[in-house]
Amino acid sequence: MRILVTGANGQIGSELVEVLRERHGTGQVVGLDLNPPPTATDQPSRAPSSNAPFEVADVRNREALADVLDRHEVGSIYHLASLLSATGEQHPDRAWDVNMSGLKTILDLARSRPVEKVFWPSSIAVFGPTTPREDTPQNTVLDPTTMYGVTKRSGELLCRYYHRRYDLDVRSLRYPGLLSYKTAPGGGTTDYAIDMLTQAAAGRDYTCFLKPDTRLPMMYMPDAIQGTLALMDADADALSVRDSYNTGGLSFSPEELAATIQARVPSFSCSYAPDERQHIAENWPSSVNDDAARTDWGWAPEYDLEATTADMLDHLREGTPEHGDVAEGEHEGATA
Ligand code: NAD
Ligand code: AKB
Repeated sequence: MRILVTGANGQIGSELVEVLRERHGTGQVVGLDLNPPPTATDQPSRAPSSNAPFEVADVRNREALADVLDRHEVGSIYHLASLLSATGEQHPDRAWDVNMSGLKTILDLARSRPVEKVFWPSSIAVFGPTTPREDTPQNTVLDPTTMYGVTKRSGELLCRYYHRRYDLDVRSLRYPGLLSYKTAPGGGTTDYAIDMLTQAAAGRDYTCFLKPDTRLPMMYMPDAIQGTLALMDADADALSVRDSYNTGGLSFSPEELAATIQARVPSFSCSYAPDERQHIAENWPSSVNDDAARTDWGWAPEYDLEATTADMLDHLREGTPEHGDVAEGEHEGATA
């Protein structure tokens, strides 16, 4: 049985596919996205090998998805395709459609086939202005203000419903903002941190679209991938949360990230010009409590802010040529 990853060209999908292919073999992991994967000519280090299965399809297309699941004999699914918070506010109808219809299609197809497990990521966007901001509990007020957050909370409830009603083994994490250097992020509010590190690594200053003291939960991509795989490997009986697990890692503000960068790049300077994304960010928590994930399936992130900054700067300086080369709007998450 093969593994299907939707949103395979995205910030997370591109790295998750790589790790899953190392674990299970290239031919065992099918990537799916609206667009074909990068080619060896376009982006040599991101291009999958020629025998890597890949399907170009829209996750809202039930017939196409059913055909992919049957043809590849899919046994587990990582359903990542989505619009993110900032893009979702620009295109709320499309965000609802892609995020909700896509998820419902996947869950419906999975429950009527021999699919063992489905992973679907939620987000800190499920929280809102009346949620406790510090050490946000697993079970608390969920009052999202963005269409993205509305789709994430609705999606969490849908996943839990399918688990209870149809015994579908759906598992989920509430990711915070993810930092990575391999593939450009796709239209989120937390993207400022990657932008700042990218500019600093290139010897440039940065103007941040959030206020200096806007503290948000964040995580380095290796921890996010490791956590995702640990959750999927866990014994089903150990999982007490079937909407979505809080997962904490880092918590920092733009000014704290800038100071951490400056310790390594003394010439770096950051200025601030908050835009509409500030309003999204200030309704999200600054840190989350992830005791349930730690207890149930051993969540244990490794990277602190120092280690993340050092590793990101090293890799960005090495000049991963694809980073930043993704023109704005190149992948769907960024354009919608
Ligand atoms: P991304 O925007 O980088 O990638 C999303 C991918 O989905 C893109 O390649 C896009 O082309 C594809 N896509 C969009 N609409 C599609 C459709 N209709 N059919 C098929 N493919 C489509 O996103 P990401 O950062 O990799 O996020 C992946 C998942 O993780 C999303 O569900 C997102 O909400 C969640 N998440 C991400 C973060 C983060 O910081 N990156 C944080 C919390 C949650
Ligand atoms: C975004 O900013 O939209 C994402 C997220 C936290 O879900 N990075």
